[in-house]
Amino acid sequence: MKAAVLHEVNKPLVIEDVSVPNPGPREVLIRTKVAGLCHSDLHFMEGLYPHPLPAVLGHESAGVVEKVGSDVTYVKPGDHVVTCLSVFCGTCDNCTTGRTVLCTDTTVKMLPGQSNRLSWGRKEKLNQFLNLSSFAEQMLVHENAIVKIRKDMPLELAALIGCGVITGYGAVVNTAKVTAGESVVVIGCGGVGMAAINGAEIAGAGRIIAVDTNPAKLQLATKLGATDIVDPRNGDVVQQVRDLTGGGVHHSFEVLGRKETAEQAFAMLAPGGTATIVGMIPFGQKIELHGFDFLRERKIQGSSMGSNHFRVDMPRLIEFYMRGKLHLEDWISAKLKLSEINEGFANMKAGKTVRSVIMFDA
Ligand code: PAD
Ligand code: ZN
Repeated sequence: MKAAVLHEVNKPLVIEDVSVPNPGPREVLIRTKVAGLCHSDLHFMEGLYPHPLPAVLGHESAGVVEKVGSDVTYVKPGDHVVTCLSVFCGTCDNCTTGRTVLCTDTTVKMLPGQSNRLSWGRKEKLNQFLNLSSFAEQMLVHENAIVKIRKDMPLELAALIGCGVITGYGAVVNTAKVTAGESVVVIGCGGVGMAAINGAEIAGAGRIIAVDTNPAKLQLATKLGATDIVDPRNGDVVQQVRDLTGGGVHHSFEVLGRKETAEQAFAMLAPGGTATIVGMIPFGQKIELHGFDFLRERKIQGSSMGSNHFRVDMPRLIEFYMRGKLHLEDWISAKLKLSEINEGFANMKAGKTVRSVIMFDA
């Protein structure tokens, strides 16, 4: 089968012939139908985050089950599934207390370089990425890395839920637990930020302020639920948000992964407000906060994959889509072939796209 391999950072992905073994007892072999391009993949391609290379990237996907291991009862061949990198064991302390995204069992949630699920007829090891590696025609994954979905859900829209949508929506609903009427700011309206805006609308937030440097993104944000828009090119973002809200917001979400915007997210909070950092700030970089702000009970927290319980959350997101509340069609800016993947990442880097998806049957 074909897969897009990252050999070296800051070099294009190369399409290679790759194979996967038969599923082990708790593994599932999936025919990949759609894979979304997420900015997290780009962070690794640019070396802002370390990963053993060569590797097959990709972690936002949907497909059809081809084969299951001897102990798998959850799915059968033909089932439609969405993948999630938040693979869980179900038995560690974090899983049993409901925080499955923080699963600590490394025999299930394997560390980078640990799994042996990809081979390519060379001596050098080919690494699986985040226990998934979606930029490949087939994926071999643990059964707890997938959720079964209804078959009338279009797979290109389902794939988006696998990372971008669950991350943005979950940051609002699960991590920050935004309640009706509260004010929300989302800094960075790409695939993940748009899901935070749509999630805030579903949660019944009051003011929803979208911040982005791209006017086209701000326009789409308004369609998805933003009540106000802020363009950083029109002046200090923190001051613009303070002026709009009469002093600050209840919840801010940084969905970009930069030091300056993480600091802005904290500085724009009303007393008692909470900043949630979703973006991946380059590995090793520190952020600076004004210590006095903690005296007024301002808080800052991280959010991993929207603190999801994906076996419950993803089918619910599909129901929201079916009821017209989650506007997944608006996310897709381009449908690409696997061979066009580098073009997709170039467009992401230029800030042109919300989401590009690889259609494996195209
Ligand atoms: P994206 O590239 O689609 O979107 C980034 C957006 O930011 C674009 O719309 C840009 O126009 C906009 N932008 C650029 N500069 C500014 C600025 N100065 N102020 C405001 N907006 C600006 O990225 P994405 O949505 O795929 O991912 C966003 C981040 O979320 C990225 O860091 C990614 O790694 C991270 C992420 N985190 C998790 C998690 O579990 N925490 C999961 C998935 C993605
Ligand atoms: Zn992602």
